[in-house]
Amino acid sequence: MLNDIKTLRFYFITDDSAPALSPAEQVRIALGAGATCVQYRNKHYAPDCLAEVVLIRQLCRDRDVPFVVNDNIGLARQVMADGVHLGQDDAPPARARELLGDSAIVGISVSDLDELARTDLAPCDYMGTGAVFPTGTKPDAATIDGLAGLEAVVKRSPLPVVAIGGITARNATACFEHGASGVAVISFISRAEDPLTNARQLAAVCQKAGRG
Ligand code: TZP
Ligand code: MG
Repeated sequence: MLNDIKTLRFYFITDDSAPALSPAEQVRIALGAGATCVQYRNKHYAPDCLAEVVLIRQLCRDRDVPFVVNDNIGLARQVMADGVHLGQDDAPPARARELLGDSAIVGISVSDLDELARTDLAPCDYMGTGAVFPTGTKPDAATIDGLAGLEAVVKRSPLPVVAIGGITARNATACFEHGASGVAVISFISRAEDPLTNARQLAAVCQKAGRG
């Protein structure tokens, strides 16, 4: 359950292979700048990631910021995360709702209108849509037709939409103007020369969007 749609506004996702910053360091920076939601994303989920996940979960709890685990419902349960984010190839959202309960946040990735029509949205709180812009972080990411594609999904979606893929402080405003309730970023923070400055710039854009 999403208590407040503002939670989605500045959504940071961890990068498991950033050259300079560990996921926990990335999260410290994002939270320090004002991230409103954090997702732990790790494409390998080796058992030794548990300590890192628990640490990040605590960093978020200290700031009262919701913490979501990507793909892995079991891990979300194990660390008592606030929720899970699922792709189309992961367990179905209904399964996440069943296992995590009514209070959990359940997000789903949707990359086009056909997927939107096929997806069981009833158990979901929000959807992530993209890639809106070119991204090097997920080379196999499906793409939507840029801002027009984002807007088309927003118009059909009964749920709030988080834009993802190539988002920066420069293009985030356009995502909000095309109906996104939030923007999700990885490399704009995790691989930045100056991650804190980028995170602060994005936070300022997200705050402004919220006032408009
Ligand atoms: N899903 C669609 S694009 C993407 C994911 C996980 C990667 C987003 O990363 P970045 O670095 O913010 O473009
Ligand atoms: Mg996934």
